[in-house]
Amino acid sequence: MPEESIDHIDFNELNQRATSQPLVKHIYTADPSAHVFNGKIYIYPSHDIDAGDAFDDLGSHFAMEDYHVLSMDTPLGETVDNGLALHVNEVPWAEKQMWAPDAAEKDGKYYLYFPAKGYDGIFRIGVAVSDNPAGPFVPQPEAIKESFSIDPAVFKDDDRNYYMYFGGIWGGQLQRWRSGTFKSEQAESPVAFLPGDNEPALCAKIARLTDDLLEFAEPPKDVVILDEQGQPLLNGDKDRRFFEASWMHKYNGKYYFSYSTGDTHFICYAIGDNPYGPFTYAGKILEPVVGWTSHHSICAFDGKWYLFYHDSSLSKGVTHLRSVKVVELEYDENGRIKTIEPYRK
Ligand code: FUB
Repeated sequence: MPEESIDHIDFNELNQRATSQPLVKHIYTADPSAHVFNGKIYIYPSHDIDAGDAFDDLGSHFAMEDYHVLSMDTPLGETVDNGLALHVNEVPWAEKQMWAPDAAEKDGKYYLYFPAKGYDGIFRIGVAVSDNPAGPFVPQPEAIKESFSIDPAVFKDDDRNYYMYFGGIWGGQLQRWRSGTFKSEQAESPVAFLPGDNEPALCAKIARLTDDLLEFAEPPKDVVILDEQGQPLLNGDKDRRFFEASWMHKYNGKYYFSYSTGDTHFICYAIGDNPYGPFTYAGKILEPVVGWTSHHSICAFDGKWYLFYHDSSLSKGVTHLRSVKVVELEYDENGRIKTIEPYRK
């Protein structure tokens, strides 16, 4: 739901209709990446703050500085804030804007993946390591080589290969890498270098990770989303095309790539036969929430599936002060996800 349309909202009434409530209220949290490690749910969110930066279409108002890991024994249980896990001041290459993170586990070590802007104004993706899923995490001195843009999501396949999905347009800078090198001109325009409306939309990226999970094992490739005719979604198809916030999960042997449509505020998904795709558009997972952004993760616990998401209802609609929530997610008999309404009608 865009910020300009919130003036008329009665937030008390909206909260009564909300499908779920914020998991924590003492800090603002967003972009939840949920995983089950050692039988417990760990949520890796952004830690929203009001740093006083003005709202713009490049997301300068998202000026986050650190990460806190949340954990819970069950999806409906108490949520624990495990305190500071990583601060931007500890990351030698990063200057600001610690945006949506994710995490992975391998052989008892935990890896926190995070995007941040370097001192050159370019978003890259870093990794930090810990023996504890809740951190604190020790960052690698450099960003992942050949990484760019935002919103890493790391998926462990059943064959123990790990893949990173990433990318985001507008403030996430994906369009500025279209030619293979970073375009520094027209830096103030969020839409410069995007394809025309009748051209294929920009794609999220995927790269398999090296065995130590610290680097890309291959050059990133496009995550292509096809329409029902088998054609790539077009840039003008704003209700369905990829904008940011990739996630991957596997259900009944199929690969479900899900993402945010950004300026149209949906969480959508597409289904494929392998981690690289192509994926065929399959529908909406989540209708628009209060706040400009929508971001999610999907995770199974004890035989049920859950959607972790965020909205700005606790801050009464402030775009960059969001709260993480969780709701059960259901499939129909054909493996289609039932669309979730964040507020009952
Ligand atoms: O939290 C900052 C940015 O907002 C994320 O990286 C995007 O996915 C959007 O949620």
